Amino acid sequence: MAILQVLHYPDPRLRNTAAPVDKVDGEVGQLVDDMFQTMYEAPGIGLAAIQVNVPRRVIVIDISNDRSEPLCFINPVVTRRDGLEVMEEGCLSVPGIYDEVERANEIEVQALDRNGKPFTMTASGLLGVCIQHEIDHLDGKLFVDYLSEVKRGRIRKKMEKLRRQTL
Ligand code: GNR
Ligand code: NI
Repeated sequence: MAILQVLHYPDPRLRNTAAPVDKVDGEVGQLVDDMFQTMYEAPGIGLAAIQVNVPRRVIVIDISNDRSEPLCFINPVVTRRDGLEVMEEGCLSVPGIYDEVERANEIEVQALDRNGKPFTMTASGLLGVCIQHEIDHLDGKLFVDYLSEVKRGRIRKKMEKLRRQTL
């Protein structure tokens, strides 16, 4: 197991599109384990492989309070979306920034689990939001993209300043 380094906005590598996993083998299993450890340690409720500089379509999520409900989605596809809701979001790649984003309030998603077995899940509330947030990462999209250009510019400046201070 290993804790992986999380890329921060505006790192251009967060803008890559992740490629599908063609075989859920031991290497993917290792990545999933490392991603869970990284997410729990952060701590966060979700993590996409692209955030740890692995451009593959792999997501881990655990929204439970006691970190007892690990969920893994490989090659996830949203097959249905219903309604709209606004929720305050944050992102491990944009630390310290929280803002409201509008997304579908219920989705159906198909994916492979960590054993490569297909499954379908319906999700709403925080889980639904988190799945949509993570799938966006796989397509090079960040929650700040839903904010105004003015807000995004301010966030970018703040992140670049933070980066300079910590280098
Ligand atoms: O830890 C996280 N919290 C969160 C809160 C509201 C909406 C989405 C998220 S995901 C985020 C972890 C992360 O950046 N995943 O990509
Ligand atoms: Ni994120």
